[in-house]
Parts: sequence; structure tokens; C-alpha cells
Amino acid sequence: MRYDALPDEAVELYGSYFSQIAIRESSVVMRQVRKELVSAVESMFGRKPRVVTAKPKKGPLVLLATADDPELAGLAEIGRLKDLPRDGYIICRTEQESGGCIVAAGNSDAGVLYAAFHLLRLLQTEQGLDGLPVAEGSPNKLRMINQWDNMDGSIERGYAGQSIFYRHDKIVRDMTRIRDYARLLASVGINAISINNVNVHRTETKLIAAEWLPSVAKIADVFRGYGVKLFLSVNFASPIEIGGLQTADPLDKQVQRWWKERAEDIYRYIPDFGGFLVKADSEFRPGPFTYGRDHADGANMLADALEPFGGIVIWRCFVYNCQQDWRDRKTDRARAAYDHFLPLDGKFRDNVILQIKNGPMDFQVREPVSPLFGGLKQTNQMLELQITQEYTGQQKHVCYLVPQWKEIVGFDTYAAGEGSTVAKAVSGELNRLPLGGMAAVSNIGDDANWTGHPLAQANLYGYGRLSWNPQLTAEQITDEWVKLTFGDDPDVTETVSGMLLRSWSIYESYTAPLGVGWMVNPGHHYGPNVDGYEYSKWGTYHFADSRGIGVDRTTKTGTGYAGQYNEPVASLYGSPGTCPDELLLFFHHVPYTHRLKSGSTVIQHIYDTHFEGVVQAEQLKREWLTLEGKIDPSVFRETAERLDMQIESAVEWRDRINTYFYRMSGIPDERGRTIF
Ligand code: BDP
Repeated sequence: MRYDALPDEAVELYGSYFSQIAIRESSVVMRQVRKELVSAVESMFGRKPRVVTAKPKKGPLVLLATADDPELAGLAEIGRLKDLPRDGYIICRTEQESGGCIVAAGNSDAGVLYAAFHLLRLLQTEQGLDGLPVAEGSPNKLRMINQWDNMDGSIERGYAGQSIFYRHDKIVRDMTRIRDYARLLASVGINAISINNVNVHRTETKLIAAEWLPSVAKIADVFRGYGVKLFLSVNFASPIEIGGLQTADPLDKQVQRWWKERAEDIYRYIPDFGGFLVKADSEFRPGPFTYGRDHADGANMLADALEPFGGIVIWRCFVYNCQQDWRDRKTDRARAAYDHFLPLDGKFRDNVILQIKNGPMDFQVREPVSPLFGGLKQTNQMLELQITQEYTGQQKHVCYLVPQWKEIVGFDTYAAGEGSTVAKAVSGELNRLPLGGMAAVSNIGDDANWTGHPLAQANLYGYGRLSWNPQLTAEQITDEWVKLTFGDDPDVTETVSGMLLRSWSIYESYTAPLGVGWMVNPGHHYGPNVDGYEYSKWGTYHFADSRGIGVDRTTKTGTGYAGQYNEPVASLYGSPGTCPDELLLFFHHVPYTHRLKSGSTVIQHIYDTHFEGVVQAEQLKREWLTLEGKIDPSVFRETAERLDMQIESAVEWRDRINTYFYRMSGIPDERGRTIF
């Protein structure tokens, strides 16, 4: 959204079209389309366009309209809109006698907005308009952001400053930053946001009460202009905490009535309110289990309250026992989501969506994909990703997650034979379900650059683009972001793209090996601590001893988790001979001398990747330094500083992990490098 001045050639080619814009401001969204386009055109072409509400007799011009607009009558291309989803659009060029016209038409106002952003992106990445016509629509009905913001201004797992929504237990008055956020989310196709932490504490519980609803409505007004629906995370125990009731039992008539009244209140203030996001019976949060009810009882009760208004319930599947006995090798946290939710398949109302974390544990650098995606057949589902880098370097390390997310959405669940990808399961296509999509935990705060690490912006951008179109490749998304952010100097684009695309695998190489996860400091989760989570109650173990390491999750001798997958995946993961190297220790307990498919032993792999990881982190820094003078000086400096922190931390990871496993196994490094 820099809208830098275009090169003369582009101004020459397209300037005349963009001298006139025809748009009817029939809604708040269309007003924002007009504003966005006018300011972008002014800044890119160096002059303000003339704005008209009806197509003038003579062109050239840019015409933006919804499908039903009479101005579009007779345009052949427009017919294609009916095959696209509600937020779909087409952009085409017509050359008429009266002059050329670029048409950006959407099935809805939001579609026109996305078309406008698409058009601007083409100009800014200097792709020009030769690729027109384009016709796009997203398979995902919901493309959502979850803020984990608290009203005191802090952000759970936030690494980029304080909340832009709250300060000192109040909603901010100045909404400028929120408006900018809405713009940037809409520019990549996001259409829903929940604005408070899934851990809903006392203060935030009141967001659904009359005291706060007028202010929440103001935030909703801002997002509405950009086609983004507002959701709130709710506390399942609200009827007790703020309703004065004795119980929150979902089958209790008073409780049901209480929630219905809350829904009525909310919709009075926010007529297009999206609905509730719920974390229940998880990590000390209240839920239906307290009353001997299941999660379908809980979700359906809220769904019934919202249904008359078109609202939905997004119910999280991150439900597990966080107080389990670490001495019990059979209890497996990885099994929990599937064990809890699969038996409830088909029992949820149509306006309930289950939101499932990408993996069975918790956003580790490497996990298998949750087997629930391939298990649920009759329940709306949504994929939950984490943009904020809780376990992936906390925005001090560069760790570009789009390649990880691509693997996740492309994972084949075999639920209905080959090709049953997670992307198809969550869009609803696989099981012909009405609702679905993707959600991700935001990585922004009030830092001037939004994300702390300047390169972490690529994760937010990438998530939006991928949730709009899961078919885009990581390379395409990266190329777009780098060009939009830094311009198109090939030295810069090649270097930054290369750094981003390798960064996840570099981070993985110096952290927990072979999918075992969890070797982080407890609590804050930054930096190495091999046994930090080993003897605690969180269900997060690696079982390393002097002979071997890894968690036996096979059906024969282990926890049985591998059996939650459909065939052939269950068998693939179920045997150490076929299990992919990168997930070996997630599924199997093996001796240090076990030979990987790569040819290396487990212990030698640990040494090699940890030495090499530091070399690679240093290489990232060297590459970045070659860009001095070609990048905005403050961005250059901030990134260089963070790369130094990354190297320092990678060295610590290398030394701790290598030393630990050298001492545990007593096996020296084949290459004789120094291990302490
Ligand atoms: C974990 C976080 C914790 C969240 C929890 C969740 O450590 O702060 O509350 O996930 O997703 O990753 O509910």
C-alpha cells in the first residue's frame, strides 16, 4: 500500500484510463473503494483522477461496479461473474468507440473492493494490464484474523508492541490505526476478525455487555467499510460472571435465555455482527464439561442464540488435558482434539464451525497435520494457523511461514480418496458443507512497522493471499510481497525472496530436531531449553534418554495417534521405515544410531543441522548486508539488528542441543567439531 510513483512508461500506457473513475457510492464499502483508488491513483500517477458516478459518454476511464449495475449491461465478460462466489470479481478491458475502459466488477461490494486492490497490485508490481481479463473468487467463505489482544493493552503472544484496539482496560478512541489495519487486511482479502483474546478474562467478558457494545460497534463500523465482519471471543462462563446466574450449563433454560438476550443486544448495536469465537474446557478456561455436557451441547446453545440474526459460532478444537501425569506414557495430548471431536461429527448446528489448529500439538516449527481434517465429514471446519511467531522466533528470527502453510493446505487426508487436501476440507468442498475457511492468529501490534521484525510483515500478507487462494505458490506470494514492499530492483527481490523462502527450514535446523518439538523455555517459549517441558504436566515430551529419543505414537506399541489418519497415511507414519525424516521423532522412539532416509544417523543429523543452522543464519545476515543503500535505512537497520539477535540465539540453540545429546548419547560428532 505504498503506492509509489509509477515509472514513466506505465504512466504513459495507463495514465489516460486512470484520469477518470466511474463509481457509484451505493454503500460504505463502495465509498472506501473510491477513496482508496483516488488516493492510490494520485500517488502513483501524480495527478488526481476525476470521479463520476455514472459512466460518461466518452472514455477512457476505470469503471467500478457491482454485477447488478446497469452500466455493465451488455458487457460480455460480466457473464462470468455468475460462476464466481459472492466475493468474486472480474477485471477486464473494453475498447469502445467512445474510448477504452477498464472494468472492475464484483458480485458484491467487497468483490469490487478486492478487484480494486487487485488492479492496484498489478500496477505496483509492474505486471501491467496485459494479463487481463482476470476472474477470481475465493473458495474460503471465511478468511479470518484472530487478535489475541487483552483490554489492558497487552497481547497474548504479541511481539510487536501493544494492542491497537485497547489501552488501560478501555477501547481506544482514536481509530486511525484500526482503520489502517482494516485497509491492509482487506487488501489481501481478509473478511472477518475477532478482536479479543480467546482466553477471555474478567474485563473482556464484558465486551458483550451494554457497557462496551457502543464502543465495540464503533470498531465494527470501521471494519464494515472494508468488508470485514467483526466477531468477539466469549467466555463460556459469562452467565455466571456477568449475568448473575448460578450456572453456565448449556442445557439450562435460564442460561439459554441469557445468551439469546445477549445476542439481541449485540445485534441491536451491530446488525451484521459475525458471531462468537469460543475456547472452552481448554487450559483452565470454563466449558460444558463442568456440567457433564459435551462440546456439541455448548456450541449448539450459542448457535441457537445467534441463528435468528445470521450469526455463527466458531468453536475451537484446542481441547486437551493440560494437567496430565508425565509418568503416563499412554496419555497423548496429540490424540486429544480427534478423540474429543470426532465422536461429535454431525451433531453440530449448521451455523457452527470447528476451528482446528494445523497440528495436533501447538504451532510447533514442525508437526504433522491434524488428523481431524480427514476425519470430520459432517461438520463445518476451519483451519487455524499462527502468524504470530510464538514458537518460531518471536519476530526476532526471520521465519517466513508461507512454505509451512503451503504444506499444510496441500496435505492429502485421503478422506475421500486421493486429492482430499486440507484446502478442500476446510473450504467445505470435500464434504459439501456450507461454511468454512481459514483463521490465523495475528502478528501485529502498535509498533510503527506493525510486526516488530520488518520481514514478518510477509507472514501477514502471505496468510491473507493464501487464505484467498490456497493454490498460489509460496514463490508467487513472496515475489508479490517483496516487490510491493521494496520495489523491483532485481538484487533486492532475489536476495529478500531467497532469504524468506529458506528461513523456515533454517529455523527448523537449529531448533528441536526431526519433528519432536517443545525444546523451548517454558512460559514465554523463546530460546532453547531441552528438558523445559519434559517433566511437566503439559503433555509435551521427547522421552530422550541415553539410548534414544522420540515419542512412540504407533498403534502397536505407542499411543495409537498414528492410527487417527486415513490410509495410506496411517501406515506411512506408523512405521519408522516409511515415516518422513522430518517427522520421525514425532511418531517414533528410536536409538540415536537409527539411520534416516537421508543416510545420516539421528545423532549425526542433530549435530549437522545444528552446526549448519548457525552457518545459515550468518549467511542470512551477510546477504542482507549486501542490500545497504537499496533499502530504506531504518528498515535496513532494524532488520540487521534482528538478524544479529537471531544469530546469537541460533548459537545458543546449537550449543545447548548438541551438548545435551552428546552427553546423553556419548556418541561424538563424526566430523570432530567442538561440542561442549
Ligand atoms: C498456545 C499459547 C497460548 C494460547 C493457546 C491457545 O501458548 O497462549 O492461549 O495456544 O491457542 O499456543 O488457546
